[in-house]
Amino acid sequence: MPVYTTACPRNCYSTCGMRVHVEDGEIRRIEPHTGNRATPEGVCLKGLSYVERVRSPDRILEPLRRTATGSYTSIEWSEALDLIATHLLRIRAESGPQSILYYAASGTKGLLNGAGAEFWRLFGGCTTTYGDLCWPAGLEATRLTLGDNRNNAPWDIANARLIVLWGKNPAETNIHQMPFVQQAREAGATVVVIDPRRTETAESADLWLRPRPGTDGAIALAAANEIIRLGGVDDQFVRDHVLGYDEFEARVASLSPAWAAEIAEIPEVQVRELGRLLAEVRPATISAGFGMQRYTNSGQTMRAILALLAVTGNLGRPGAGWVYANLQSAIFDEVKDPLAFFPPERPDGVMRVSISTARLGHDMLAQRDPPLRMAWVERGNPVTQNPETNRVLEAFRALEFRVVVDQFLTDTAREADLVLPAKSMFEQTDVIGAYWHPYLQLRQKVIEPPGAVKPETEIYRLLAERLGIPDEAIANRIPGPTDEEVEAFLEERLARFDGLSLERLREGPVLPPDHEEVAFADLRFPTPSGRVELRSEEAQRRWGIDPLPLYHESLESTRGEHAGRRVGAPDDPYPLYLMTPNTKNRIHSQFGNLRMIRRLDPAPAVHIHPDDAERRGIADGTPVRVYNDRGELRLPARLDPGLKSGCVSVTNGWWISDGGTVNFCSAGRETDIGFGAAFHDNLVEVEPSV
Ligand SMILES: Nc1nc2c(c(=O)[nH]1)N[C@H]1C(S)=C(S)[C@@H](COP(=O)(O)OP(=O)(O)OC[C@H]3O[C@@H](n4cnc5c(=O)[nH]c(N)nc54)[C@H](O)[C@@H]3O)O[C@H]1N2
Ligand SMILES: Nc1nc2c(c(=O)[nH]1)N[C@H]1C(S)=C(S)[C@@H](COP(=O)(O)OP(=O)(O)OC[C@H]3O[C@@H](n4cnc5c(=O)[nH]c(N)nc54)[C@H](O)[C@@H]3O)O[C@H]1N2
Ligand code: SF4
Ligand SMILES: [Mo]
Repeated sequence: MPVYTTACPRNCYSTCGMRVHVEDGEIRRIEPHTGNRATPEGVCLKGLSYVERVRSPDRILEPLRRTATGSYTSIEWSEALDLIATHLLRIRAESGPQSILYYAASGTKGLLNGAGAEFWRLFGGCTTTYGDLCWPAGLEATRLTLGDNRNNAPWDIANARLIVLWGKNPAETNIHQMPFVQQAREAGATVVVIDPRRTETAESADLWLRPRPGTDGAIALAAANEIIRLGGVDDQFVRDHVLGYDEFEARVASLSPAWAAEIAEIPEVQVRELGRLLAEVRPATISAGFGMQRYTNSGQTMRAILALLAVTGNLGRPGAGWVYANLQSAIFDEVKDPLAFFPPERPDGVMRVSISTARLGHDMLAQRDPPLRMAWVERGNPVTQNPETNRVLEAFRALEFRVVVDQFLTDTAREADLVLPAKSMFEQTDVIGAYWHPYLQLRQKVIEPPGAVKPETEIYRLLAERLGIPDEAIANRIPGPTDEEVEAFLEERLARFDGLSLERLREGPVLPPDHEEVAFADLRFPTPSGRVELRSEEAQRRWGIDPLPLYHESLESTRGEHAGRRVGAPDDPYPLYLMTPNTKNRIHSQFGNLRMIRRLDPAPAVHIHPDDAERRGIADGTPVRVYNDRGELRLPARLDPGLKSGCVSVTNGWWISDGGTVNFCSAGRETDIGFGAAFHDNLVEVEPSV
């Protein structure tokens, strides 16, 4: 039975290497690839479910056109492409190319994803999005502080004596990190978890802090105050490698553990204990999650947490440092430089990057000159995953023509006039990086696409021909049509780097050129000053924030201003934080439709603390309404004493057809820095539904 090396391209920390056994054109078995030192245990349940996913009866295998009654009917590719070309040419002639939105998100990783942008450039431009739903506030906070998003190799956390899993739940979202954390613990390390929810990760912590959402910045600044009081500052490191320490020390002098404890609504002794551990135990690694940086104060929160590593000298050494986004494998694209996301107008004047991902619905509706008339969506499910679902739906419904490329009839695909079938990870070869481990991996083609499925590269080529774009122009930009031509394109990109080739990647994962197992080991930080910047002029210039980290309430908090509404008062209509974390058995809106996954997690529920439930006459299983001014969800309640009182929680990624997406309630707002989506600033009320 032929066995192929490949890797899981989902937007997931682990990006597992795997070996796939194929017989008679079918995937029979999936095994770990031991060449990936970060994921030797192999794939998770989602990975195993690929066997079902690829052959799912729900998979879209041919182009589908919506009929007058709202159902879908299969059509030939030639008809589908003609239809799209007609709309593209007419709308471009009447209103210009910017009246068409190209929206692509994180459904799969791959170098060939760039084909979309190439096509739209050849078309003469389009409107596209800036910012990102996932991680930008933290990326930018890291870049401003350390100069680059580079972390120690995943296995290095085993060398830490103190590990702080801050707003991260690796037991569900990064399962391969847990064995390394366990190794550290067996060698005597202390593990701290900071999370408003008692997660599977928190279960095994030595110390668990359960803050009010969005208040981690206060905890970090007060922990710094305690470190200083206990004499835990690494004076030599600070003198040689840190910019702005004296001002930072003055800033935190009055920010006591008691102050933070009151804000975060946790015991003061826990803030002191966190400070003491950081003052006394070295080396320390802080592994910060992405969930925590989707508030309107998150950039400053992340800078405050980074400062703890700077003042204790926990950088550039084994077992020490910052684990957030290790972009060492991002050698091909601009993602390594977060600035690449930023300029709203590209200087080439062709791509007009004018719409905020965080405010997608609002900005689509608001666009003038020209207004949007058509949208193309691929690798994304914005109806369930972007903030403010009702606005997003309104915006898509206001368009004349919508194309969605996907493997399944998602909530977004159901809004489309035309749905094009998307390849799976096993049906086209591509090269992928990762954001936790450093490896480059080959995602190999191991089976033929089923039915009439075509990879995006081929779809774009066929469309470009119909638009009269000359062959030579297409050939240089969009690889294909044959597998050999796609591979030649990848080979050419790889050959720009020493030691990289398809042949090597076929054997297994490869470390990128200049890989640093210990990031910043030379203690040179590529910031403007060459030091770790506690004080960042750039932060102030670019984002208008205080050059030093500081704490302020997030916009929509129980103690803040909520869209002009008085909150925290007894008449406050929305007193509960709606948390919307990730979950073990889905990647956002993917996998939940598979039988194997449904058996484990059949339907959404809202977790609520028993005290909050009792006050509202809610028992375990009571059908409830979760709502605010933006929308509502109806689902059963699940009593959860592990959740902080004042918070309720529904995992994100459920489809509307499953019972409702959490983003009906979230707001389309940006984070303080980085153009992220601050959809965790989200207050709701819950009541029994009648
Ligand atoms: N309220 C709330 N909302 C959230 C979050 C949250 O925490 N709370 N998390 C946010 C985060 S971190 C993220 S990353 C986003 C994720 O949101 P999205 O980026 O939209 O990602 P997914 O839901 O994983 O996948 C989108 C679609 O890609 C399709 N797809 C997969 N492979 C391919 C392919 O090869 N080609 C094409 N054309 N399509 C493909 C899948 O079938 C799926 O329908 O959600 C965000 N939304
Ligand atoms: N199984 C699985 N794995 C995944 C994904 C998935 O959907 N499923 N998605 C992948 C992607 S795209 C991403 S972005 C990552 C994200 O994975 P993580 O980085 O782990 O982030 P989240 O699950 O969003 O949030 C982690 C924890 O932060 C807590 N949290 C929320 N707000 C706060 C706060 O204000 N303070 C503190 N201290 N904690 C808070 C939540 O309760 C949650 O338990 O996971 C990746 N891995
Ligand atoms: S979803 Fe994540 S953990 Fe599961 S196989 Fe893919 S990369 Fe690995
Ligand atoms: Mo994400």
